[in-house]
Amino acid sequence: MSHNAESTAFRSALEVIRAVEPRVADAIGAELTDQRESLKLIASENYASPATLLAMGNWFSDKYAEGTVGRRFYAGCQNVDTVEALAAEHARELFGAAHAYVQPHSGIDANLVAFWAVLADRVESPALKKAQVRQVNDLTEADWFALRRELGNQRMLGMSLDAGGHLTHGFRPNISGKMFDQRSYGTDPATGLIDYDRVAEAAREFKPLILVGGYSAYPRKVNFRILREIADSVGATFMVDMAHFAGLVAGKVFTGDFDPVPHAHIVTTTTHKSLRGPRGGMVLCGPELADQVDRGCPMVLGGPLPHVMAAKAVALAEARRPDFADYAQQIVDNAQALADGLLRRGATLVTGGTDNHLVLIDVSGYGLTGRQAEQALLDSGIVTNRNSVPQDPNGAWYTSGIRIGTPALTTRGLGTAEMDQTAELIHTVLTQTTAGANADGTPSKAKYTLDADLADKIARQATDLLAPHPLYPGIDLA
Ligand code: DSN
Repeated sequence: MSHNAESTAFRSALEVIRAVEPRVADAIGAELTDQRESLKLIASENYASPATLLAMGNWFSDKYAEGTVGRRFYAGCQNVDTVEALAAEHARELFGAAHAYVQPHSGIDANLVAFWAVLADRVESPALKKAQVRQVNDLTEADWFALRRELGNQRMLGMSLDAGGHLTHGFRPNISGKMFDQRSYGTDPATGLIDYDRVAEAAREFKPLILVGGYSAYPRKVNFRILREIADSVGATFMVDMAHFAGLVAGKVFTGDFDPVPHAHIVTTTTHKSLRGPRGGMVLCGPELADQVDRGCPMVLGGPLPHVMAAKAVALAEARRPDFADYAQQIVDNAQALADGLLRRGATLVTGGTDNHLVLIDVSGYGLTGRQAEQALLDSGIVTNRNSVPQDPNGAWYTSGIRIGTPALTTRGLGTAEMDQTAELIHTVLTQTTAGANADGTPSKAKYTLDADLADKIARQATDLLAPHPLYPGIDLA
């Protein structure tokens, strides 16, 4: 692909947008500048390829296509069928899954589709059976009451949010925490690691219908073989949300016990994190759950987003290329170099390091809350996000942690030496930031002091670090 073609494509697109609403064109251009100039360490973000981005910006967006490939509720879906079938085929091949459902718009959608597929498959409900065979109009009011009673209060066991689980795994403010009778497993307070014996004990006591594996802030591999054995021992369906590490599975960095696909009954993911595709979700499963999963629309979803499915097909094709495996390995090498660099300089890391794409710094050692650290780093051109640490005394708003991840910087081409320099920049900012006080003299969890000249200096150093690795080198908007 010539650089010229990419520049022409994006410049022309902006010109067309500018003619209608110049402020949108300006914001799109400004976003590229911001992303180019900042050291992006948000563990859940990445940079999709120009081909993936362009696949989303077109008239596929105009099409309704409820249903599945070859069986739509709208006419004229032959081209949507093509891209949906391609995306599903690439997903099946890439992950070695029997079935792939590529319609979910996001991770929460994918998880809801999976939850409902499992409920429909597992819960003994005569009323639901009637509804499933499309005799919905024959159901009486008593049937509907029975259906809600039978499907409600089913049990889910997932990783707790503060141990690194995701809010859709049963966090009370999320719908998953309301529709399920939910319990959590945490991590060992001494090591920060999942204690599989404790998970087994919790499963034995609670007898969940669904055991959920996966995380958004746990910096270690998870042994999915053991979790499947635990699920089997209590008759639970084992679901894994691999949103964060799907790229490491695709790139064959996580194999054997650490690849969820052969071990889980059902796997969900987003497509835009380490997998580096468009924003969206996906569900993988075996033949037993395929029919239920394909009912995602109308159960949970409305019309699929054909433009995003087209982009999923492009990104998944990219992930099947051999160089994606190099990329995935480099993500982990970089995360380990970043962790080592921070540890050598005295930082405290949850679990003492990493073996995936993310590192969780416990910033209480610097006398800061996560919120203070996040803002001080942002002032210095380093984009991260605050995150709870296990048993966090500062809760989910202020937090005591900073989560950093390497998928985005690895896409730009930064390597382990630059990760050590990044560790130096982060450590300098955190050691030079001091927690502030409220007007009444009490310690503030939000206010902080960082010398503005130092923040500017770090931001310049961050830009220098990025300079040899331009973001979207083929795109010149000038
Ligand atoms: N918001 C994503 C993350 O940062 O982990 C997951 O929903």
